[in-house]
Amino acid sequence: MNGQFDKSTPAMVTTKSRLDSLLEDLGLDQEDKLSLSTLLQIDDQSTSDTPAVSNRDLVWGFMKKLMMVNVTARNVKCNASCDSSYDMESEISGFNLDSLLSDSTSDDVLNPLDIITAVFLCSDGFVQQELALKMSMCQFAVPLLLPNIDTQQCTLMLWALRDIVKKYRPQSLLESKGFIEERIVLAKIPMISFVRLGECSLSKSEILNKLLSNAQQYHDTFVHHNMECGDCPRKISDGLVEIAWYLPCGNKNIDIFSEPVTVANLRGDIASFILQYSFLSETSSAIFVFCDQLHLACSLLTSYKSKADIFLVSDSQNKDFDSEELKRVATEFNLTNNKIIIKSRSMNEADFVTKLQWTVRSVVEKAKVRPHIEQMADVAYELGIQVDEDFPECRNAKQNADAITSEIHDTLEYKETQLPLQGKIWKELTTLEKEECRLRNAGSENIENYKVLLQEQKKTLREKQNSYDMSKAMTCFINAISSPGIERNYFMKWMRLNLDNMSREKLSGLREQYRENSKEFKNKEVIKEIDRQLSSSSLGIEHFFREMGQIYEASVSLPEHHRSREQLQHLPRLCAELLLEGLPLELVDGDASNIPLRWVTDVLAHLHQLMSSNSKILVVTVLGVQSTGKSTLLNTMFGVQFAVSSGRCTRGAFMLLIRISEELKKVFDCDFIMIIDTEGLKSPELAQLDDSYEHDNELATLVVGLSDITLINIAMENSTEMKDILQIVVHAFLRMKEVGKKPKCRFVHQNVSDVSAHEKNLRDRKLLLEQLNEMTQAAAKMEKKENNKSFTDVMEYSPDTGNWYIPGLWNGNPPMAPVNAGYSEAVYELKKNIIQTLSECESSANNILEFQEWIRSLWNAVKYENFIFSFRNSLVADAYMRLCTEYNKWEWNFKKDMYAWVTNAETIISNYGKIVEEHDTGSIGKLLSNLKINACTKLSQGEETLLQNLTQYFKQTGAHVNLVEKYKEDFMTSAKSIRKELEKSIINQLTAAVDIRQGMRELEKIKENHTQEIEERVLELIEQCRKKNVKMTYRELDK
Ligand SMILES: Nc1nc2c(ncn2[C@@H]2O[C@H](COP(=O)(O)OP(=O)(O)O)[C@@H](O)[C@H]2O)c(=O)[nH]1
Ligand SMILES: [Mg+2]
Repeated sequence: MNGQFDKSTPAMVTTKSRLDSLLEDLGLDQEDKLSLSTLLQIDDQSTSDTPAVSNRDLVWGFMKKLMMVNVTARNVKCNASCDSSYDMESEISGFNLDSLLSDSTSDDVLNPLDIITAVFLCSDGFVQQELALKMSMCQFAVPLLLPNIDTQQCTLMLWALRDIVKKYRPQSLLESKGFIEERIVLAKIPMISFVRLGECSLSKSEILNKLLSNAQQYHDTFVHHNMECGDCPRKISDGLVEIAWYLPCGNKNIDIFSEPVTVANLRGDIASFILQYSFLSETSSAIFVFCDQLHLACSLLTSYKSKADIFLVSDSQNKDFDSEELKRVATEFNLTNNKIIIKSRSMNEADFVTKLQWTVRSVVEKAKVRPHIEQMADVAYELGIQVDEDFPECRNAKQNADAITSEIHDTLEYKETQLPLQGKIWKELTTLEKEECRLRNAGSENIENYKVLLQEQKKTLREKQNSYDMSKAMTCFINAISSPGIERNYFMKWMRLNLDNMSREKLSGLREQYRENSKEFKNKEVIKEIDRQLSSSSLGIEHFFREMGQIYEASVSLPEHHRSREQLQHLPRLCAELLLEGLPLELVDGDASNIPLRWVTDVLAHLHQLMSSNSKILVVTVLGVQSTGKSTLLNTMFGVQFAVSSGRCTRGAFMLLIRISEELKKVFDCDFIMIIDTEGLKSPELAQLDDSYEHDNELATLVVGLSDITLINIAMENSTEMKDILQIVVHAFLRMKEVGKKPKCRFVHQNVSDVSAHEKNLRDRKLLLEQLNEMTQAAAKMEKKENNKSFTDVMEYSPDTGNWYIPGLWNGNPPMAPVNAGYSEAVYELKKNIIQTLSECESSANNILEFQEWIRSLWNAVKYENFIFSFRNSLVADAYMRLCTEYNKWEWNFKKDMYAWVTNAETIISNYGKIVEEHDTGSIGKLLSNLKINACTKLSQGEETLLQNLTQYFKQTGAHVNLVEKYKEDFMTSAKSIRKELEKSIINQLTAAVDIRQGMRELEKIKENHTQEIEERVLELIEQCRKKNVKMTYRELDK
């Protein structure tokens, strides 16, 4: 910013024009226009609150506040100029009439409109769009015709307004609860213009503000006389035409107009701005001319014929009012009473505004001419008014973008034919990649063989990807983003606009349905179907980049010097350049739930090359349930443009770079801040539908792992949902600790507006910490890292500084509600905290090459994670544990029974032949086969009981069995394998017992034989002796 502002213009022209000298004073330059990357970069002013002392500071303060959608942005005042009147001297010098009555407004003070005009004059098209978008969020009027007092020219700000999209509900859709969502430059809304002729005692802008505000809530849409600095003379903004919209919300009691209305306001006297007046009279349905000196009206009406209806507005109380004159004008120009609005003496301001509203309403009802702003460009050309889009780069870019998008008729079919690599093939590849790590379905296959098989399948898929010729759309796309300079930025924007317009029609309805249905959670099938349609009909610029990534990845699998491979080598560099220019690049493809690792890492490698320094980065991430304002938070905080939408769009994570200014680089020891926006985690019910637990877990682990600070967005009253998210996050943090990273986190509680929130929620914070501790313990147990006892063991977190409360986004009732000033301020405070924390971050700031390596290893870790990982939350884990406990019981019973039986059988075997005679029982072999048959019967019975128990368990309704349904098959298989195991071991045991028994029997037989033999011998000996009748010596007997 400073670099931009400090540039002093060389003093070669001696007489500077009024405009130039003002711009110089403001530190702006028409030639060297302000760009987004300068505007968004983080410098020492981004978070400093030193009051403005110069006009340069004012301009910077205005833009800084506006980028954070702060409704107080236009309240600009230099402290230097207002403090002077309150100095100590006057306080003690007693009464001084001169000083009391003196005009303290010096010549130096700036009118807010001058600042707005100057900023628009000196910004490039992209900054203009951003400013206009933020202004319209604040419900400020935005410039339609921008004057240049030097050239006396003005410019139609068509491009600048192109980003604005509005949503409203006209009367006709009241019943159906439908709504209209339109890009405002393409919306056919009747325009009513308000102009001033000569002097006018009525404050036109203030009256307009009242006209557009409902009774409960006045809002300054237009800058007016009674605002801070609103009374300072305008230096360069006369001739400015601003517009604002009134959009109904569909509630009769609130809506001032039941149909949308555009209100245009010309600054200055029309007598000096005939060009603007002619434009308005060609494009408006009616023009309200505020005028005190009615004779002037005569000359106007005679010299300029207007297509629009003219209404005269005057104040009968003003000194120039002349009723005779009025009569004359009325008769001469056939003005009926309804065309003349006089604020009479008896009328107070409220009555007068009501009368005006009534008149406007009747005009709107009859309005036939409803050109949209894009069509107004034709009028501008005829009148010689410039249009801000009318230069070659923008036109070429539009042509290129139109050439691509005009081919899109059916989104699904288009994606299949023009972007074929990312569809089914990429999903199959993902499955294979994960299977290669997890080996869930390896079965009995040899692991090495199985892996080879998977690799071959992968190779085939890559070959299939390579077999496609590059589609026409992708060729055009890549050509267009290869175009030099500003043209490709315009191209990207046109693409975004075109694609957005195309899908809006279809998506906004679907999103609404999705939200309705998911709120009540009535019909799972319906939600599933809507979800499917949403994802198939969404087509954004990210799909083109995704395809580019796949084309590149596929080409890398070709041999080194293959021609197509060499032709595609430049793609990562192209993408890196765009990343530097602020493109949000898809990191995780949410549809396939995978990272195109080679692509992402190569892009980062090129990024490193592009930056001359050592390219260190710090990473900020946001996590939370979908549609809870995460993207809105980041956009407000950093002025970036992540897709803001309700319902689901693309799932996944996008990364974006923000520059750090030269001076701050040293403090931060870092060149860029990377911001990662995730597309929300699902609520438990919704996650159940499409089994996205695993996906959410993977996403959370990855982004937490990548970030230096994680913002955890909590925007719901529903604490179970919150717990659910926390559970995922805690698991993710725990895993990070294992790899030696202890990230920081901030809990962001949205929609909490009470000033005492921080105090009051002391107990809640304690409770939160307790819950977090509990979860940490549970998670630690599950992950077998039980030395983690409390949340702070895994995270840097303090309940006092780790919790931020942010009030609701809108102040009032959309669509007419401006952004709540409290929202913007709270986000600013959080931003300061984050930047402070980042600057203190000891250099975990990876340089990009390390970061790239870190992504790779994290993602691999995620891919290798198995079982425990697929638990999304405590609920599932709990249900699973319960099932396990039950199952173990059954299994134990089964085993116990079998052990008892085996012991019994063993006894029978060991007793074999002891009690009964052999011939009674038959051979031992027969006994064995009998026992085996018995064992099988017994085993089958046991298995049957186990399976029955399981089936029974899954039939019950409590215990969240539906959450573990998918594990049923695993348990069934486990039951079967237990039976097999038991069978094997029982048969072994029986056989062994029989073997032993048989051995024993042999032994017994031998022993028996021996005894018999000895006995026989002894007897024989005795007999012999007896026969010999010889007295034998003992020695002989011993023998
Ligand atoms: N009423 C209200 N709406 C909000 C708030 N924050 C965001 N929104 C709206 O909620 C919608 C979804 O916001 P988005 O940032 O896309 O949510 P994300 O899905 O979490 O990124 C947008 O239309 C926002 O305007 C808030 O605090 N209050
Ligand atoms: Mg989002």
